[in-house]
Amino acid sequence: MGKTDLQLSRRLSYLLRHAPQEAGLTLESGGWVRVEKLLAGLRAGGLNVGRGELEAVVAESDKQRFAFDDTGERVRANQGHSVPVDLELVPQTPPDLLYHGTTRQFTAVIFTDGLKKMTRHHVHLSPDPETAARVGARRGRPVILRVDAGAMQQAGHLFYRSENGVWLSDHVPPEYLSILPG
Ligand code: HQG
Repeated sequence: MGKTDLQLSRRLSYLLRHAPQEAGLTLESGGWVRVEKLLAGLRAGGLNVGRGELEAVVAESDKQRFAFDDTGERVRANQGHSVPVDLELVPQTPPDLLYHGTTRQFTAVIFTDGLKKMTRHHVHLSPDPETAARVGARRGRPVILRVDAGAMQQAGHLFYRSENGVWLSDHVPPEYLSILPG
C-alpha cells in the first residue's frame, strides 16, 4: 500500500468505525454508508479520492477491514466499531479451539475477569495461534491464550464470524482459557 492508500485506509477506519459524524455520515443498519456520501465526506475533509481509489483500498486492506455490499453502492467496516452499530451478524458454530493474542501485563486480570470487550463490540478471537501472535505483538511480547470455544458454545455462548475471518464473542469466562505453551 502506498502512502496515500495508507492515509485513506486510516481515515476510513476512523470514519466507518469511530466517528462517522465527523464526515456528516450516519451508519445504516449493518454499518453501511453510501459510497457517494462517503466520497463527499472524504473530499470535505481534504482527501480528494474517487471510487477507483476507494475500491483499491477495500480490495488491498491487509486485514480486509472494509467491504462493499452486493450492489457496490454501499461500503462498511467489517468489524472494530466503537460507535453503536448492528452488524447483523448471525451466530455460527466455531472451531473447537480459538486463540487470543495478548501480553503478559494483561494475563493475570484476564484469568480473573475473563476476556472482555474493552472498547470494542466483541472480544476478538483468532482462528490460529500465528494470527493471535501477530495481534498480541502489537502491544509487546505476545502471550497466546487458547479458548475452548467448543465447550463455550455447548454452554450456550454465541459466536459470530466477521467477514475477514475474525471470530467474535461477548465474553470469554476464565474457565475456558489456558495459556498456549511456547
Ligand atoms: C485485553 C486489530 C484487561 C486484550 C487486531 C487486548 C485484532 C483485557 C486489549 C483486533 C481484558 C484490547 C482486536 C481484561 C481483554 N482485562 N485487559 N479483562 N480482556 N483484554 O485492540 O483483541 O487493526 O480492543 O487482550 O489485529 O488486541 O483494528 O483488542 O490486549 O484483530 O483491524 O485488552 O484489532 O485489528 O485490545 O485486537 P483491542 P485485540 P484492526
